[in-house]
Amino acid sequence: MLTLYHGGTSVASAKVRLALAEKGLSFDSRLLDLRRGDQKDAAYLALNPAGVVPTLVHDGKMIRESSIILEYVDETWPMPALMPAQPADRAEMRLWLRRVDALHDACSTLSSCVKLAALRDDPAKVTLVLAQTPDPDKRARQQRLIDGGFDAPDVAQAIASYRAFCLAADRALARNPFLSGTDMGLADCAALPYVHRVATLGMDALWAHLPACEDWVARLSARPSFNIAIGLWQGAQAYSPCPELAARAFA
Ligand SMILES: N[C@@H](CCC(=O)N[C@@H](CS)C(=O)NCC(=O)O)C(=O)O
Repeated sequence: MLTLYHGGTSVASAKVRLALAEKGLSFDSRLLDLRRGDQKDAAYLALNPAGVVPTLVHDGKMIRESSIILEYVDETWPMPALMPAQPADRAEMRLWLRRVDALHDACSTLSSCVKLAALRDDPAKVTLVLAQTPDPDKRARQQRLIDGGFDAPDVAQAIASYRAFCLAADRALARNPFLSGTDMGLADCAALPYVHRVATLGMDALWAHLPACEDWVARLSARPSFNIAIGLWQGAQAYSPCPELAARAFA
């Protein structure tokens, strides 16, 4: 029995859904509304004390942290393999998982900036969002995004992180069709949702001059797993192009 607690537009959840889709595995879906704060409910905190998605429950075993879940999925259902066969390639794959984890804050910054901009004229809702953010670092970042909007230093820093990530991806993809080798793997499942998020925000200029990266985005978006794991889950909270961010994405 496989149950996934996840969020429709959550990038960390989409990583796991992609790996499950590539393996043809279905799961019992427990969809949380992150904007409503379902992830902070006591019942969910008992599964995932950090109050974040995703959490995978497999035969009563609770697996947390999306990159760890990816490896768990591949070790538990080895075919088709999403980890490269050679140890050196596996090391490269794990490096990509770390790079993607390190990109998470940049992705959150850009996404939060858009959400907070939409609430700018509703101070009561802004207060509520801050009150629902217990982590002091995250709350301080949200305050900077409220104060500075798209000109907050966090936004420029997030875009710089994405630029570095896309450049590293382009270099890897100029050598191999997928991030950690010749086959679609966990590194690709991890990275695609983060790249898709900024594409949705209209920021594809970030890789317009990086042909291998651009080709990878097009190839992965055309795979059946993309729609199964990402497209079908976007729903009413889907992001849309943001002209302020799109303008800042040009080099
Ligand atoms: N490192 C964690 C990050 C999980 C995470 O931050 N998930 C976001 C959605 S992408 C979340 O649950 N946010 C809700 C919140 O922080 O309250 C992982 O990769 O599993």
